[in-house]
Amino acid sequence: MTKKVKQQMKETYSLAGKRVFVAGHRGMVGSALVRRLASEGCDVVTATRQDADLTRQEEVERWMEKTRPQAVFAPAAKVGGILANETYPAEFIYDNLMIEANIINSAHKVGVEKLLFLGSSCIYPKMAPQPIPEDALLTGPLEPTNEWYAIAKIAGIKMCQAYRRQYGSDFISAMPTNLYGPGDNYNLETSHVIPALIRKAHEAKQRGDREMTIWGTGSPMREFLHVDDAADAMVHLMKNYSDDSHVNVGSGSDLTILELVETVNEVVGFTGKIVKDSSKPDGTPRKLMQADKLLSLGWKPAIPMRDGLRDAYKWYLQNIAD
Ligand code: GFB
Repeated sequence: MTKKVKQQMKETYSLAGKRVFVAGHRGMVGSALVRRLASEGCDVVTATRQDADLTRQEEVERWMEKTRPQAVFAPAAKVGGILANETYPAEFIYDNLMIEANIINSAHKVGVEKLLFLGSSCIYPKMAPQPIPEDALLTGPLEPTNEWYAIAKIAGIKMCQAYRRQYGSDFISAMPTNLYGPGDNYNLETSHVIPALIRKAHEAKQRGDREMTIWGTGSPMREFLHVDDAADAMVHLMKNYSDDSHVNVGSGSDLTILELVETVNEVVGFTGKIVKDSSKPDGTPRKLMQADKLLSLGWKPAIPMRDGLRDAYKWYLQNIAD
């Protein structure tokens, strides 16, 4: 959808002149949101861990009382790739439940006008129909590697719906597909697949290695969206969407992990052989989001995958690589 179409739609909520809290501003999504909100004419407020540890109810309530934001974006979460999810189930369920419960309930208490909660595509059943429509939620068993995180994120959606129903709060939820971009986590044990592949390919190229190892079979399919597109979609939803159901945020197409490896290696310039480590999990076979609802609201992604990967690699070279 072009800018022109976006302009034709009448905004239902204006951010201009509002005090807008971005919870989790140090994370990849939060920092992209802070960049994106710079052009909205609003006053962006953020909290460091010293200001308020988001897992602690009293600290969050005190900070919200003092700051009194009018709008809240809530991408704050404990996140990680497939192995981190599998290794730290207690932290993934506890931290995420606490963070979202504290933000959503305190937003209600201080009378926040509008809140957007960010979930994840792993909320859907492992064997959901593809592309996955929003109403596939809670229709089947979850993918076991990340069910702890998924359950916490489903609770966040349900909290927004409950507060909307009981108190009339304008709280909405967005479910993004797998995100990547500047500010990503490049720790090979805990990262998602794109930063892992960028780092592995770069280091293999630097060392002159003949091969590089990837996890699993390479056959699972994944959909990816650049974080700046995700932040733009979140702002668009904040301004144009107000309803009970969560909204999928996706790019509309997916590829196999092996195809992704080829593309990353082209961007990075690694030409060696690929070795598969079958001791590592594959996870969900496929999770392509159906993004019709968001498209019908006049939004579509602007960053093609290859450009996005170049941007991510540039950030890695400037901020992480030796
Ligand atoms: O991105 P990723 O860790 O998470 O892995 P999920 C995606 C796919 O890439 C899996 C494969 O099939 C991995 O086995 N893969 C190949 C690799 N090589 C690597 C590697 O070196 N590192 C990593 N990390 N993966 C997460 C969930 O699932 O997606 C979270 O665990 C969240 O809860 C997130 O929903 C968006 O896409 O499988």
